[in-house]
Amino acid sequence: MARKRKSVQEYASGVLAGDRVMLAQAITLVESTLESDSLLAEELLHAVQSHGKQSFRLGISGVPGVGKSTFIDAFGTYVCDELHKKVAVLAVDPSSSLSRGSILGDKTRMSRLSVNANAFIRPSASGGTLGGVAARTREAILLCEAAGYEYIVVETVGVGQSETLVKGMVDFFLLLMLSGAGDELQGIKRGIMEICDALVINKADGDNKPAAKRAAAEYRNALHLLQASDSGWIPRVATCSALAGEGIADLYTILDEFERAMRLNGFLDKNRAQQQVDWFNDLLRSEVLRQFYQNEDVKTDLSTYSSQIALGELSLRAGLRQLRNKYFAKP
Ligand SMILES: Nc1nc2c(ncn2[C@@H]2O[C@H](COP(=O)(O)OP(=O)(O)OP(=O)(O)O)[C@@H](O)[C@H]2O)c(=O)[nH]1
Ligand SMILES: [Mg+2]
Repeated sequence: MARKRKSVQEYASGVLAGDRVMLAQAITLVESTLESDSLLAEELLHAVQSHGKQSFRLGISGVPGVGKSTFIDAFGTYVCDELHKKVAVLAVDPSSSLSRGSILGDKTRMSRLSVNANAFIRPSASGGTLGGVAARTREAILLCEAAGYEYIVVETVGVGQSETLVKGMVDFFLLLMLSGAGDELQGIKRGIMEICDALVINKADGDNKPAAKRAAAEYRNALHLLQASDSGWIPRVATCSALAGEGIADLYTILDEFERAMRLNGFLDKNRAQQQVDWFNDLLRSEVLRQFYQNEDVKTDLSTYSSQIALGELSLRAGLRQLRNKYFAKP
C-alpha cells in the first residue's frame, strides 16, 4: 500500500497545530512496524516533544460489559462540553494481538463523544504482542498531548496483564465495577486494588442503586486495609450511572483533587519520569531478547540442545553453562 510520505516537519507542524487528520496519520506512522517508518517516527516524536502543554492521563479498566465505553462517552462529553477541555481516547486491547480485531475505543458506543469537535477517538492498534500494542499506545499519548488534548483516556479490558501496562502509562487508574458480580469474576484481587486510584461501581441506577451503594461501602472498608501508595493518595470508592450520566461530575471532582494534589507535591512529574525509565528498560529487555532469539546460531543451538535435554542426554546446568560460555563469555 503506497502512502505518500510526508516530511517530519509536515507531520510535526500539523500535530502541533491540533490538526486531527494529521494527528491520526502521525499515530499511524508511530504504530507502523515497518523498519523504514521507524526513524521517521523517532524524529517526529522528538520534534513534538517540547510542546509545553499540560495534560492529565486517565486509565480505565473493567470486565467486558461493565460500561467502559458508555462511561467514557459520558465522562468525555462532560469534560469537553462543561469544562471546555479537549479529550483523546485511546485503547490497549489485549485481544487484538490474537484476533487482530479491535473491540475497544469503539465509536459506536461513544456516539456523543465521537461527533464532539473537542474529542479524538482512536481504536486500538492491532497486531503484534500486547507489549508492542502498549508501546505504540504510549507514543500515541505523546502525540495527542502535543496536539493539545488535555485529557487522555486509555481504555483496556480487565483481564490481567493489560491493566499493569496501562497503569504504567497513566497518572490515574480507575477501575469500573459492577455490584454483585462477585470479586473473582471481576478480577478483584489484592493486586488490582493496589494499583487503582479509584474504584467506581457503575450501573448504580434503577433497582440496582441500593446494591451499588452497599458494594461501595464494602469496598471502602476493604481499601482501608491497604496502605497509602507512594503518592500519599488513598484510593476512592464511588458509584455512578454512565447511562444516566449520574455521578460523572462528582467523579471529575475526585480526579481534579488528585491532579491538584499530585502537581503540588511533585508526584505527577516524578511518577511520569519513573514510568519513562521503566518503559525504557522494558523496551530494551524485549529488544535484547528479540535479537538473541533471532540469531541463526542461537536458533540452531536451541533446537539441538532442546532435543538433547528432552532425551535426557544433557543436564540443564550443563546446557546453560555451555550456551552462556558460547554467547556471553567475557572476551
Ligand atoms: N443500566 C445501565 N446500563 C449501562 C450503564 N452503563 C453501560 N450500560 C449498558 O451496559 C452494556 C455494556 O456497556 P459498554 O459501555 O459497551 O461496556 P464495555 O465495558 O465498554 O464493554 P466491552 O467494550 O465489551 O468491554 C450496554 O448495553 C450499556 O448500555 C449504566 O450506567 N446503567
Ligand atoms: Mg467498550
